[in-house]
Amino acid sequence: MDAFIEQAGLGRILAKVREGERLSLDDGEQLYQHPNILALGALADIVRERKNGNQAFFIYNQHINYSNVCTNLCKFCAFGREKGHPLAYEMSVDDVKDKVRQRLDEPISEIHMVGGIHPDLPFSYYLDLLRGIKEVRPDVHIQAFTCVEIHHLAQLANKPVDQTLDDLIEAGLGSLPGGGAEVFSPRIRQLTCERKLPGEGWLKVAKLAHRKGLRTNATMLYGHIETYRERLEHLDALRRTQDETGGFLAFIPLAFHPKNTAMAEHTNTTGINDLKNIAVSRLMLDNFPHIKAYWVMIGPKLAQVALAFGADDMDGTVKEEVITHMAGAETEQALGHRTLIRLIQEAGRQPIQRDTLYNILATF
Ligand code: V47
Repeated sequence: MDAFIEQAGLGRILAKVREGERLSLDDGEQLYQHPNILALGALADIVRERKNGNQAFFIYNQHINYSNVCTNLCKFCAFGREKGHPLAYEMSVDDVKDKVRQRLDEPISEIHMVGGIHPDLPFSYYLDLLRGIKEVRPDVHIQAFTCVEIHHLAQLANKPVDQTLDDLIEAGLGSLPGGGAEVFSPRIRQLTCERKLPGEGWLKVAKLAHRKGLRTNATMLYGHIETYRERLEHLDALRRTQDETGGFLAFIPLAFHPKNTAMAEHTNTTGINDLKNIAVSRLMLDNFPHIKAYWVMIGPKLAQVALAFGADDMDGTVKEEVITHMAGAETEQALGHRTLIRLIQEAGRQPIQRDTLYNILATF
């Protein structure tokens, strides 16, 4: 495989990867611009295998989006709605408890719960959501509220982020998902989500969470107006944060879905662009244990292929995904765990059913 990578002109970067040397942003540019996707994938696969051997992970999870009411109204988002809009919704704590109750017969180990930046729900609502879920399903791990939401909740609570996290942890919060990161570049934020918490703010919340022992994920929304350099700077900011705290578990590149958004003139990402982002993130994020191929956004078939391009995780059963489907995703709303197992096995990896913190629950 090394000869193939060298013949493709990636010998210098291969030597760095073999030595475990950190790749520079210029290396990253070369990778993004490289025309040979197979050589790029082979390079990323070296790192994937070093970190995760033959294992590929999935989780039995449930997504709940408690409300789409949002004051940020990001241009790339088809989910958020202004309060009072006919399609705006908010779930009561009982609605959320019902959603959890409806699936008590399934071996769900994680509830992934996020929502918009709601203008007037009180802090107590969010604590009650966590407590309510734990009442119905005491053993479930709640991965909830992006760094953007946590910042908002701290304002609602009128407390520092640190203390807000303490309250949320006491109510049942287990970890934070990686959403809301988008692209940290101030240029991109100005053009696509000017009201959203800036990149430094997102990273600051992640660091505070890590210092409390909360693990978190990180994402990057790619395939719209960002440059390769801006993607790489985003990855570098995450890499530097991870050097400081070690608190990130997984990185998830999110493929932009333009339908029904204020950026609907853009086209969907292509398979090559999706695979490149998986591979380049695996290579740049040398200190992240896991790279997720989120099947909801790139489709189960490409997510399966991504397992040979640097990814070691396919996310999970999900069920009732709303954010991407509002933006035109044509994937299913849920995958059965048998399908996930088959996708992973046919990719030549050992399927591992994990919990949120990557403890092994079952092997197949
Ligand atoms: O925060 C919004 C992004 C995120 C669109 O942590 C869009 O394990 C594509 O963060 N096209 C939500 N993306 C999803 C997310 C996530 C998903 C799965 C696993 C994890 C994890 C996190 O989706 C939002 C935003 O960044 N998003 N609109 C869109 N039109």
